[in-house]
Amino acid sequence: MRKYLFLTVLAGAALFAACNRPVPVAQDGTDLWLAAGRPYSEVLASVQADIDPALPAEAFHIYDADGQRHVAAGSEAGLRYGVYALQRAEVLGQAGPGMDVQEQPYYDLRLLNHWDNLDDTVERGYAGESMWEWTSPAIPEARIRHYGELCASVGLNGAVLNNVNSNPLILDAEHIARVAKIADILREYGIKTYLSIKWTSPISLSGLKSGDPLDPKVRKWWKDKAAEIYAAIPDFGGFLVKANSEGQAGPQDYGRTHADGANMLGEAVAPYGGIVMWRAFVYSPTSPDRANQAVEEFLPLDGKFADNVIVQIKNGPVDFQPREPFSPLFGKLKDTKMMIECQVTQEYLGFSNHLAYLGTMWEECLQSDTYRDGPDTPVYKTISAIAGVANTGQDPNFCGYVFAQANWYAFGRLAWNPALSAEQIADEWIHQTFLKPDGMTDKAFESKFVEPVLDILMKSREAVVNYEMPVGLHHLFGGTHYGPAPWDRLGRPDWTPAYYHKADSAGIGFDRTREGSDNVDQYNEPLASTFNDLATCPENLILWFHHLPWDYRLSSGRTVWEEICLHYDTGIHQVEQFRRTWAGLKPYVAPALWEEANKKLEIQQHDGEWWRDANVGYFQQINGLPLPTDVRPLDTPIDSLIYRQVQSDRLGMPIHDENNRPVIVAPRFRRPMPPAAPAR
Ligand code: GCV
Repeated sequence: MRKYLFLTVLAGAALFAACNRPVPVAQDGTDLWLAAGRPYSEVLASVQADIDPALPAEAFHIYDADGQRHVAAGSEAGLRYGVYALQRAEVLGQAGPGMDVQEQPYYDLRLLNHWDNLDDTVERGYAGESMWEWTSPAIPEARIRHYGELCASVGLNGAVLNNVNSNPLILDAEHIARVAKIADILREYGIKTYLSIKWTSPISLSGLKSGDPLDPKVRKWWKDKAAEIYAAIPDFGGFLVKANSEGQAGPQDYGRTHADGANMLGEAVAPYGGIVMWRAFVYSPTSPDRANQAVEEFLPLDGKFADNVIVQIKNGPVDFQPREPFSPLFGKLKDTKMMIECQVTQEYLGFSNHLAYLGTMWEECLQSDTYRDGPDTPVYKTISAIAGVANTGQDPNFCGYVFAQANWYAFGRLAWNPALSAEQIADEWIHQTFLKPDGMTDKAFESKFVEPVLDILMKSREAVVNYEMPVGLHHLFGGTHYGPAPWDRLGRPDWTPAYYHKADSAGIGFDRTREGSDNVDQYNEPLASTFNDLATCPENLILWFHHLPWDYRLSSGRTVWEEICLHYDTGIHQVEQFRRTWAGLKPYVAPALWEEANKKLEIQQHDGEWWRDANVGYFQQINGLPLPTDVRPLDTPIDSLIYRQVQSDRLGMPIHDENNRPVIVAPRFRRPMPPAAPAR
């Protein structure tokens, strides 16, 4: 009898569970983080919307009065930001009666930089070809409108449409007319249009003999060109310039300075209220330390830039590595406007294949204290504008991976308010992006889905650091910047991993102390001494600043070698855990999104194993040391990885086989490598 009772209860429980099983809502990622909220027009229609000239232009105020919800703002753009903020608050359950929120953006200029080429390829783009479709007869209006909504929803207000490695044709009449059509659409979303220019444009477009910024003919050419652009786009934002950098020409070719060049362009756009963003990404192959060069070139020019020129500085001193200290230039320039350049596209963090939430990386940089004006001068307070290299393309979901969308979102939110925490932003993004399954309570959705996904996001960047280049190692990349090539010592030295890791039989790491390149002294005290001293240098940057013997003991009691091996192993464990977590989330996610991430996480794990096998295996050849006992053995012997790289498709995307493993091949043209340093 008791047995029957028990079975009946069991059957009832199973039936109850089946009836209450959550049913994922179909979605494909193409709505990005606008998926969960009410449509914008509906939110707008539900409020009393007013322009209040007393508010700053981009500010908004959401409040309840007279039994009605109000959104007041200083301008149409501010109104849009306010309505989107309300939409977000509704999704987050923060829009209850009595809501009273007033905000304005921290920076006036909040831009995306698109590295899109006129042939529709995208430099470091991993989401298909250019979203602007330069080669099509018509502009892709629907996509541009969707982009406008997405940017406006997080408060981005500028877009540089083309690659900093610019094609001069962007400034011919045909392209200006096309850009004007795009600008007409973007304007509706409060977004100004900017262009990257090529320094030699007067020569290639009009046959001038020189690009000398002090040559009156050159100056006139740029003024005329500015007049032509502003006639077509009256609110054109201005120019972004990569000059005297990575083979691009610039004013130094004529014996002039960056300030001479920037100010000449600044003068051309000043009458129209335009600006010039002049990049500080400069380095020469003969310098003993690439990390020193931005300060060396730009500090002497401090105070010499015109008012409408902003120097655009990458977050780190080298190049968007998974972990770098902040660029010391942020702490040095006092009389020059500065903006930070973040990279939303994951050039060095697994393209659109790896789950790497970058909010935590940017937070780390923006919150770093530069001590420029004494303590509490974090990077975010030294700058007056912010730019992010976009991760957008023609892929229907814009970014090539639902989790890559989180980085566009996070960049926009930090541009609006750099003091927001990466965790809060990730939490917002999850709620807005993933639809709660039918038949699931808010509470259950929170604990069973949101919290585990948040946990993955918050750990993801550190996992990439661990399996790619831990303990301060950097730039261990080969070829397309997807996979490892620590063995690479050929060609321009500062483009090879060996320049950065400096591994030999005695030790590893770049000596940037006072005994080495003295990069530490580009930082203000107390940072300079902190970084210089082995006892105080943060261990997650120790091989960035120090060259250490393999058997040097870190605070954990482990040697440098053991610590390196352990981090690689940990990175793979972390990705394995992400996979397990994601597998358990299948009941709550639309199949299309679940399958996409499931496949990509498997790719990420295999790529992580490749990274570990290549780096640990290679360094082991150099130091002759055994693996520590507490890490797993390598999967693939170094002999079958060394001097090889992943096979890539036409757009530079890595190819993986049917088991989601990278297809590792010998490069088609390989010069013989000089022998590595002998093992001891
Ligand atoms: C647009 C790195 C990238 C280049 C990029 C450059 C830059 O070197 O690999 O693709 O060029 O930075 O920021 O100018």
